[in-house]
Amino acid sequence: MKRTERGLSELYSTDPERADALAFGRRGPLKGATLAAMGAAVGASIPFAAQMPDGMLPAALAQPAGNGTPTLRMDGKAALLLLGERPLVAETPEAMLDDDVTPVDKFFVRNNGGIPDRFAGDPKSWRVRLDGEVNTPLDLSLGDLESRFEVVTLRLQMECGGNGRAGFVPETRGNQWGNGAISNGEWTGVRLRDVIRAAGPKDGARFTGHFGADPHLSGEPGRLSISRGMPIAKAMDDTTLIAFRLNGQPIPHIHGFPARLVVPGWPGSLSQKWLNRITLRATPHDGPGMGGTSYRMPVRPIVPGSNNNGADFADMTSMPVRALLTNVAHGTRLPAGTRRLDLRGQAWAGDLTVRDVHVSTDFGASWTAMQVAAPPNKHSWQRWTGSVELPSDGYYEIWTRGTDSQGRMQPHAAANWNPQGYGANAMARVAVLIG
Ligand SMILES: Nc1nc2c(c(=O)[nH]1)N[C@H]1C(S)=C(S)[C@@H](COP(=O)(O)O)O[C@H]1N2
Ligand SMILES: [Mo]
Repeated sequence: MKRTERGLSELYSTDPERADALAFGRRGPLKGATLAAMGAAVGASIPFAAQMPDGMLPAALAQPAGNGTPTLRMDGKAALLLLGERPLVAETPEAMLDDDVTPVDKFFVRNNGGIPDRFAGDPKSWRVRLDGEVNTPLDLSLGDLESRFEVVTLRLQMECGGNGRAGFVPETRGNQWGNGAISNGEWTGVRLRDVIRAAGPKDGARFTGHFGADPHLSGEPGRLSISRGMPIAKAMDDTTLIAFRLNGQPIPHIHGFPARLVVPGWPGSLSQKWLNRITLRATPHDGPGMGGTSYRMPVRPIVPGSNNNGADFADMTSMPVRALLTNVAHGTRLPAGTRRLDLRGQAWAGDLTVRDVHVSTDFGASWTAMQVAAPPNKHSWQRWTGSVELPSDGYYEIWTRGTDSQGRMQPHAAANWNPQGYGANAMARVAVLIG
């Protein structure tokens, strides 16, 4: 028996909760029956123990956001994992992401500031300005936008730039997201491109800046909570929308009612909620959330845990590939004798598509290809399906690894460490116990 297994089984047989807290203090430990069952299995009946990498702790004991995390209680929202109350931040458990179109109650929530008062007027009278490097600044109501421009409906991913952050070692600043800061809603709105063209962009219009109505947490009037911007090419992409409906209904208040940007495939922070102004600029935008280490990644790897002011970093653009298993929850116990598991999930790769999803049940020694469906439209996530065979009862981990259309795979562990913890896309691990 391997040293790591014996150590773990001893640790967990004496005092599993304490052992788990010692090993994973900052990460919600598994609790109660799940921990007991998984803890008992570890070291006792791991059919593929020989393949288990040395020093790797079982996923059952290392869930980033799990049973120890409090639950969001909010009208219109499912029992999301509450990561923070001020600002309000909540993550969707992976097993709640099984729908092709994410229902609004299962959308993750990310705020940087306060939540503005709900716009009391007719939503069609909400105004959005477009100014800066344009020949004709526009000040349009949602009614104007809807009547002057083509209205489109698309399934679009929105993923927080910090999704997967809990995987970084050492821990970074920011909300400790597992893999659930992702949604794929059906958004209705107008193309930002069409609105920009109507304003007549000047030659110098190279970047955008975005503004919303949410107050800063300090309460200081006029102070912005977040105001990011992007290169004009992304603004002109035909799936970048000023949206006013989500899944056929007005956008829920917490998700930006009455209007928001949807910038699919890039960090969610570009998708300004409660949108009231876009400015076009000759230089990159300089609002809160721009520059330094904000939504910026090292171009050359830096020493994990080191100080860095981000001067040499590059702004994040497309999000990296990720595949999630959504029909088997982490910590699931299945009846003895289960020998075959039907699996399915979602996969996406920012501006790219997902070419392959592979699953391993033997700690990465062998991989089984799943079927990956084409996206219904550009920037939607993709459904994958398949099945795996299991040789006996015991403890298994289902590892899920996506490969993007350029051949890049998810790494085993979060890579390219950076001070604010962006771009982590380690492959997902789900623990199951059979028998
Ligand atoms: N006005 C405004 N827009 C915002 C934010 C915010 O704090 N204020 N947060 C951004 C971030 S960081 C993300 S990941 C997404 C989250 O959108 P959601 O809460 O609808 O899921 O909104 C973005 N848009
Ligand atoms: Mo975000």
